[in-house]
Amino acid sequence: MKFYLLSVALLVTIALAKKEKADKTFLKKQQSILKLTWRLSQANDDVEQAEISQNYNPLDNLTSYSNPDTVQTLFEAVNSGEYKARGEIFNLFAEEDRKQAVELFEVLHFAKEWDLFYKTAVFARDRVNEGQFYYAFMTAVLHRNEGFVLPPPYEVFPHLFTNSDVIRQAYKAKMTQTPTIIPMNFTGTIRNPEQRVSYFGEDIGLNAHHSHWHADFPFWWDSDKYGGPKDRQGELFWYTHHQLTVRFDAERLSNGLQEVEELQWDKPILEGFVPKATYKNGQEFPSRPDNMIFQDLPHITVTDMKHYELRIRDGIAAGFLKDKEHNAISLNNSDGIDILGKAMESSADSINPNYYGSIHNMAHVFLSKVTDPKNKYGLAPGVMEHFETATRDPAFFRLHKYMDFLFKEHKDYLVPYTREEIDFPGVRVDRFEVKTIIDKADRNNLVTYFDTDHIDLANAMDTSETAKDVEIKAQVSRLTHIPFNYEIEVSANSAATAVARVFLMVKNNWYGEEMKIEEAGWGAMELDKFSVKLFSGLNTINRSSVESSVVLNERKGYKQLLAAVEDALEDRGEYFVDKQQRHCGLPRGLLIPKGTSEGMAFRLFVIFTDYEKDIHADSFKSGRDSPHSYCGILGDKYPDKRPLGFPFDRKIQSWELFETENMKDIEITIKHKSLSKVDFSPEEISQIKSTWSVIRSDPTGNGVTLYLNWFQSLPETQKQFKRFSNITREQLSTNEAFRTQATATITRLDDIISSIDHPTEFCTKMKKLAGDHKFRDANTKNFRDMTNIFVEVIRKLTGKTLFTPAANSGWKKVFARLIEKIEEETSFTHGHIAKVQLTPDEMIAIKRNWEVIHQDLTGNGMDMYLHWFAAFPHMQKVFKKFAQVPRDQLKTNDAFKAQATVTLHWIDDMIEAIDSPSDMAAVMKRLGRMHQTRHTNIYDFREMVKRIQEVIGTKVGEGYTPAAESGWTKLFAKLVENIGDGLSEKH
Ligand code: CUO
Repeated sequence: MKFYLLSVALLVTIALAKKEKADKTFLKKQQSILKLTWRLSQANDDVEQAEISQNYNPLDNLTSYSNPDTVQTLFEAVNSGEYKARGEIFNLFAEEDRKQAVELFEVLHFAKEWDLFYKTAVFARDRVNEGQFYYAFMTAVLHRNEGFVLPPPYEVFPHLFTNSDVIRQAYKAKMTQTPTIIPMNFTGTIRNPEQRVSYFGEDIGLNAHHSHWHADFPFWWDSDKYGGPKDRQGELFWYTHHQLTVRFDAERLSNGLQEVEELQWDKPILEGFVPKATYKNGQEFPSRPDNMIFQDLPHITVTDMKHYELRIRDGIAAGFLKDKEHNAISLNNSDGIDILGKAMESSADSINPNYYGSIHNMAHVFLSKVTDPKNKYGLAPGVMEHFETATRDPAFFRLHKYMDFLFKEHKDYLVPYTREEIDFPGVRVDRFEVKTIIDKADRNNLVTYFDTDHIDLANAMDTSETAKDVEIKAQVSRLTHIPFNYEIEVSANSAATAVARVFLMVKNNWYGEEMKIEEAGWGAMELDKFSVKLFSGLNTINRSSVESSVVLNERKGYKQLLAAVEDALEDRGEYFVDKQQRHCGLPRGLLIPKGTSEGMAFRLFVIFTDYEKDIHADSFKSGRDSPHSYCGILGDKYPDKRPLGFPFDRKIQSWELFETENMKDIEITIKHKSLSKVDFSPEEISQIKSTWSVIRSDPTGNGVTLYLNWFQSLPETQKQFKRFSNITREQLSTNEAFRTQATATITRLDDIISSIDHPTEFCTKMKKLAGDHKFRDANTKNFRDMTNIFVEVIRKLTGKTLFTPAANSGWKKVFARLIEKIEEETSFTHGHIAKVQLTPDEMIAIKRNWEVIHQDLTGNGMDMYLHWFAAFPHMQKVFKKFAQVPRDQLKTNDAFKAQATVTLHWIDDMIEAIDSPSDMAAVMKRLGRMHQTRHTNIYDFREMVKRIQEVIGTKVGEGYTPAAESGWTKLFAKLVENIGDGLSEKH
């Protein structure tokens, strides 16, 4: 723990040293920029900007611009309505939309002088389509490189990051002027296996990262015209997406799903996708059913795409691509990947777009338009046509797997690295370990969990006299982990500067076989890259995960940012400018994959190489604290001279040939826990105590505030309190019964919080509190909402200085624990919940087996029935519809087929519910009830289930492990028990 504080303290010093205190001029600009992102589909409500918009016209000031012709063409076209109208959907992949947006970008980009830039932007904001305006404005702001911060894209355009359900509820809340937190569910249902990994593709931070990467490296960027360098843009295009792809596979394996397969032009797109989302203008995002086939588009056919692919493949195998002048440009060197990346994306720097097309960009369009290729139905653009929404669709990862395999084909042609290229003579890694900040004694075990986060929905809804601003947020669940530290011992023969590269690899493939480095290497996930000064002799290196070179640590919301700027403008606080301020970067929480509840094995790898040889020192130093691994350094060289992904970007022949002394590879596990099971860190405990001391100093006053906030957000909950259910909200604060209740709650919590550092006592008290609530009507959803509101109120009451991130996570854990206890108590009182006690191994084994059976529910179902009828022929008579059909004709009988399918769907429901005791109880209850009407007795049923299990065993072969056997046995025993109850209810 001590070390963690030390390393964080160090990090802060470095960060502060790099940051400068903002002066008033900067602050004023930053404030103006923020206001230009606010409520873009309505008139500008900022007085200063509204005035500029009225009085300034670029067309009257053409001489001020370095490119007057472009300015004139653009704004004349806007004035005469030739530009995309406001309110319409902006689609970067549509040529005309993009041309217009780039034109506006150009005007803003070349208006270098602030005043001109600002006035032009303000003028455009009111007149240009809001999507186009923001895209051009954001890209221009990012490329000014002045350290301006933009709000997260999910606050600028919440429609692109939420779903129709959330938006609908948000509108309702706005109409009734009720501050509300709306829980957002991931898209789809548990019947869709892809939903198990939707937390990754739908993570708001991941989508923000991905869209910002493309804004930092636009495929239309013309370096000659707009400046650069966009160093190694083609290679970075591969690498950033390669990392997304391998991360996605690691998430899949964490959830019992097989690695994603690549798209193929003449095979069906297996998974459909229903985004259930709407654009701000009310148009729906189109859906795609399963198994769609690619369709020709008006201006390009599937055959064209296959030809482009063939030319690329041919180039890869031949070792060169042909440029426009027919020169052969060699690929078989470290730069080959960059050339290939540019040609495949394709970016403006493609060496021959006519010949190689634009495989990647067009694939996005093909996927997006697959359900309405000829625009017969006028569907809106699909999620694949926006970088903000693309990763939601599982097909995104199939598409990028396809890209990735082509890149791999090229990399596989390169000569494997030699020992000399990998080694750092005189440097030896002696020890490598990783520990979470909570438990220093526990080596090499990392912990992930789901935490909640909020999206401010203010910009999702228009505001008017009757619908004023009121706080409405969407609440999302996001993967995160307990921060950890690497501890590395390195001995050096002489002093040197080294660069350390840390990677994580999945240990076993989906079949459970351990992967050799030859196979695992391509899936290496980069976790960090940092420099270290080595002294002669033994060096101990400590590095915290929060310093990682791949992640963006925190993103402040619009309101927080504006408040910080305004505080500094009025000398109430300080504001620091970071010139390397990035918006691209993997969200901190996603640094490591989820892992499994029983602990999933990974390989953690570190290699030290020579800083002097490998690094562009200037760009590395300036960008040291930014997420440069995936995002490079804007306007500068990529800091690492080695190929991206080194040393795992090339083929590895064997561990023996690969291993050198300057590397180490260890096995670690990643365990996934529920928030309530995650221990408090010492910092969280102390922050809970210090914030609580504020609340407990006035139990009645603060208790009243808590309850009033709760009732205001969820008015119906007041009804549960008989003694003051009918008192108007205005009168509540003077009502005796209400005040007593409020005080009692705080006193009760005080008792619990006082024992926060005594786990057993804390747990007992929590249990007691939960027990006292079990007879209330209050369901856990209610409690969940309440506790979120409580955390918010504690934040407000204690103020932002005291309410640190540790206080925030600490309180969330306190309430998560309470909810869990209440859930336990509630299920206990309802009694008779079919809690199947499966071990995590059994659960995984069952899920794996089921993946196999699931591929053909009908066929396998028929085999199960036939197997049963073979042992007990009389059982066929029970089924009237096919009682008389000879057994060898059953397979072609429709009624029999239907029966088999339905039965397997029931089992499928059970498997889907396997993680949730209450869902499982519901499925079993339904099954039990259904069988009351059947002429089955429990003995027959038991026999049948036995045959089902036997067939599963035969079908999955080796997958029928001892864990699988015991799991299925338990599951079916419980099922029989429940059906038995159903039958006995009848008899
Ligand atoms: Cu980022 Cu396909 O390149 O979405």
